[in-house]
Amino acid sequence: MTDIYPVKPAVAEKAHITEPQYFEMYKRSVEDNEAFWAEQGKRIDWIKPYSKIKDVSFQKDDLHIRWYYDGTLNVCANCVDRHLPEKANDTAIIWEGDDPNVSQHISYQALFDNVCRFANVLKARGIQKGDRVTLYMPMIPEAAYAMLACARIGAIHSVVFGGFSAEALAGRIIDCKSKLVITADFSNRGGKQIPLKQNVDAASAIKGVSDYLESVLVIKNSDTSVAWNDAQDYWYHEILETVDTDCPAVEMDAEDPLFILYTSGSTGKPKGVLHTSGGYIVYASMTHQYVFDYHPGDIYWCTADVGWVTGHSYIVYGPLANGATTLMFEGVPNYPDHSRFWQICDKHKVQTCYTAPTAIRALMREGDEPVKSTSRETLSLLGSVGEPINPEAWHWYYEVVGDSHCPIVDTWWQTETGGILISPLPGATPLKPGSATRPLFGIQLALVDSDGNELQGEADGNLIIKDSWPGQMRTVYGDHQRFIDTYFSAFDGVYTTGDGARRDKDDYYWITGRVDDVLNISGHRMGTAEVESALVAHHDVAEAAVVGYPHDIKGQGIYVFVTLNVGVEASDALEKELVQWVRKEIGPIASPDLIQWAPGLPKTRSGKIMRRILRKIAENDFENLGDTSTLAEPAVVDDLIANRKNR
Ligand code: 6R9
Repeated sequence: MTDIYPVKPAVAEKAHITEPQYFEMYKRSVEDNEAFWAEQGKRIDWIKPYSKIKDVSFQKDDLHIRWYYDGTLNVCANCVDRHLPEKANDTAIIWEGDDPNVSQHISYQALFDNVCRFANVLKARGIQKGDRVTLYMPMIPEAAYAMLACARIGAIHSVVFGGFSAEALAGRIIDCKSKLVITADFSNRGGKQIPLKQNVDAASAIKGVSDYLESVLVIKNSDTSVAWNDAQDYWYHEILETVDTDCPAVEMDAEDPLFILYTSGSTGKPKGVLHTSGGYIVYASMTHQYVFDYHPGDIYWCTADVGWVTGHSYIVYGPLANGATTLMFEGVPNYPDHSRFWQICDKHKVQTCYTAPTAIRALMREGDEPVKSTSRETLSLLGSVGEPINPEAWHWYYEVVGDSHCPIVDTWWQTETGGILISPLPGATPLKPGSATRPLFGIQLALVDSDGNELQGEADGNLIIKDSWPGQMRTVYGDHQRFIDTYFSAFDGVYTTGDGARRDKDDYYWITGRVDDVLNISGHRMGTAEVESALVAHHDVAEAAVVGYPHDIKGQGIYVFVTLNVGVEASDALEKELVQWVRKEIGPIASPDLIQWAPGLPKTRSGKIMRRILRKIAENDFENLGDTSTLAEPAVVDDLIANRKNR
């Protein structure tokens, strides 16, 4: 039996959407899709109002996606200007530095002034509408100013996560032909300085970059000096002194590009996911308001980095479009100590905390005390994103962090989707730990088998989406064919998510992980996430990653990498115990065949376990580990190879 957490009356009472309203609105959003989105479009200020709502075909020989396509607007003006004058003195951004003694409140007026001046600095560097600008930034307010400044003048930003290497940065500069990179001298994380400018210098030296890159704009974020190239480098603060404060927002077509964001696929080089202006901002605004049940005055915190789509939609664009107060944190969860997240909640009186399961599990590993030493009395809503949250972590988040009174919104979406597609709504959806629950308005989900046949009722299959929504990506930058091939070719006439999901008897969706992570053990389908979830439910296990490897008898065997909790000793007895544990939790078909103790797991810098690498290790295929440049700690891989289990 799955536990169910009913909606608490106090939450429903203040909520934008209650359960009956959800069902009524969802029905209307599907049956009268254009009317629904025509209405939602009004949450945005248009320069020229739209009369056309939607022009979409998911057929691969006629693929096109357009929303609000005869309207014009400016996204920056929607996030900043339109909140003046009423909210001029309200806080738009609370910035919390890596150093716990440093924070800053930025009002909507200050945001407006900063963004206008930043936009004029861009113009001073020759940036015009349609130009691509790469951001390689720390989590400082200037990152948000830079994004909004681009939007203001119609330049297309491409934010590259500050943890990516010079090579990765170079590839992304070349792919979108950026003529400007905005960076900082250093980024401060966990008390350490990370040399961003030095990485940009290294990227500039890589073949091909100088074909496009003309200048590097550097924000001063430390007192340490950096190497300087007079021909290319410009201090932001120096140009700032020369520019005007006035900068009109450029009128953009709804379908003009807003940003490019690179994301890895299962093969090939990263794809430049392109989002456009009108539909994206309508969708980001709607989902931020409903999923986080945002009310004026709430302090909302999304712990992501602006280098990921979550940072784009739910630190910058969604909250600011709604005139919210959004918290931006420069640092990491474990500095100066493991209470930092919760200290921030207390310091800034945070209502909503939106983070990732990987952070939750890492903090859970440290025990309850670092949480319990804080009050968290203002917290009323918790959120999760990025990977399936295992029930063990869910319960800890709910009971220990949320003191059993904060609903958890487990939000499923992708860089490609622009915003959240599946999630509980706090006042409308009874929760089941580990389920992203129900689709949001206008999102028509379906499950199909490998031949594309739609499955009905309780089922397990490929998660696909039958119709468009305004926040959907429009193309892969510079490679429209790749867009078609990746998302519209596996199954006819639908958007293929690449994820598997199960629908239960209550029509709740349970994401089972990437389709390529599903194992087939003796003909039984088994989600790696399911086995992992069972393992991490054991009190000695901090984290687990499960991959398949070729098995003579079963087809695929289960290879498990386990990180133990601090203070727990690995032993043969514990290995046997874990096998028994999984058999008990799921059944004998899920018995791990091989367990390897892992001091750490290979993760991307955004915290996703790189199963591709683990799969190769499990297969003894060390020659073809592929690109490991995006790993947070490449050394982890060497240890895993040295200590791999023989089969
Ligand atoms: C927003 C983001 C997308 C992939 C997606 C899925 C996984 C995201 C999830 C989830 C289960 C959730 N994913 N949210 N899986 N439950 N709540 O993470 O975008 O970095 O593009 O990743 O992440 O596999 O397909 P992105």
